[in-house]
Amino acid sequence: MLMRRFEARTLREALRDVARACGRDALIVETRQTRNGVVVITADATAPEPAASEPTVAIPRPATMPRREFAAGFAPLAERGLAFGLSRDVLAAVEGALRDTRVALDRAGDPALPALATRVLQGLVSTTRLELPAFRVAAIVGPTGVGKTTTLAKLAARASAAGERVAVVTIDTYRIAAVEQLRAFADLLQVPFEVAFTPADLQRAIARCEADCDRVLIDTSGRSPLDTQALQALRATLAGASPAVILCLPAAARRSDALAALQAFDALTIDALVVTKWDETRTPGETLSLAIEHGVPLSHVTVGQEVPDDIVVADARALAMSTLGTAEVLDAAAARQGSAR
Ligand SMILES: Nc1nc2c(ncn2[C@@H]2O[C@H](COP(=O)(O)OP(=O)(O)O)[C@@H](O)[C@H]2O)c(=O)[nH]1
Ligand SMILES: [Mg+2]
Repeated sequence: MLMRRFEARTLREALRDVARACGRDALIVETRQTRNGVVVITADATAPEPAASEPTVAIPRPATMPRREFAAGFAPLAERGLAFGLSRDVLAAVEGALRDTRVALDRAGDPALPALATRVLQGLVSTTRLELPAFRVAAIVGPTGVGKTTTLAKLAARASAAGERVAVVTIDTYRIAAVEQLRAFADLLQVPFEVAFTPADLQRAIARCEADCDRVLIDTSGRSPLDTQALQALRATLAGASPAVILCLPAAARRSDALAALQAFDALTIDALVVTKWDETRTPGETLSLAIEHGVPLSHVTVGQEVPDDIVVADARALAMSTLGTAEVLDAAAARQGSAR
């Protein structure tokens, strides 16, 4: 691996030199302050070429998967939920709760069923509003590329628009492009921006920001859920600052990968979940189901790349209606009640 050393008066100048010499995706492995300025060490992260021919592996498939049947009355809703990615466990919990009501589950067509099922599912979705002071200092964490920085920018913009004084701190100094990406957002939003390289830096940066701001949002480097050492390092960096932790998970993640991420990042104690990239999949119910099954409160759902527009506050009723496909039925029922009044 080729290592290079860059020295400059300020970090900004050093990063500019790095970008010129190595491109914006340069890997920064070390940054330190010297008497004359800053030293940045980069590594050439060119990945080795994949082997020319991968061995082919025959994957055995089970002929039939064991299936748990839903009651005839609930089956059409369950099918819609499954198509949307809701898990069988979550749907079974909804069905179980419906058994305690007077709704007819064993025959199709009970008009009360969509509204009741929606209410039950709504009750299973836990949400949080990232309220102050609990989320006064909050770190956005998650695997690489899930939309952490974009989400942070959207949250900062929303908080600013609501009249809060917001500051942004990044400890994602792993890649030069990451620092510059957040600096650009912070400039755009006209909010204070700090870069922290060490846990002590982070605490100082937060202390400076807290003096003048209502909310401090911390951006972090993406960490593979399988990299326990990197997760421990992240935990150690954040420990002194004790921020609230907001996990970003993509709606399109495979259930097993999302579960691994949820479990790995829970070492930091997750206070809120943002489901990102809802617009990139037809089965966002998988990540939603995980949140329900593990009791993680949802704060937002992001629905595109645009900052600040493409983010919505997680609304349990809206999520329940869209995952069970009952939105139209319930809207029509509400309209009928409205016209009858
Ligand atoms: N389609 C879509 N793309 C998103 C969303 N959020 C972020 N992205 C894109 O995902 C990519 C990675 O985002 P970034 O915030 O840098 O991820 P990070 O590495 O976790 O900080 C960028 O191209 C973003 O524009 C979203 O809700 N929908
Ligand atoms: Mg980022």
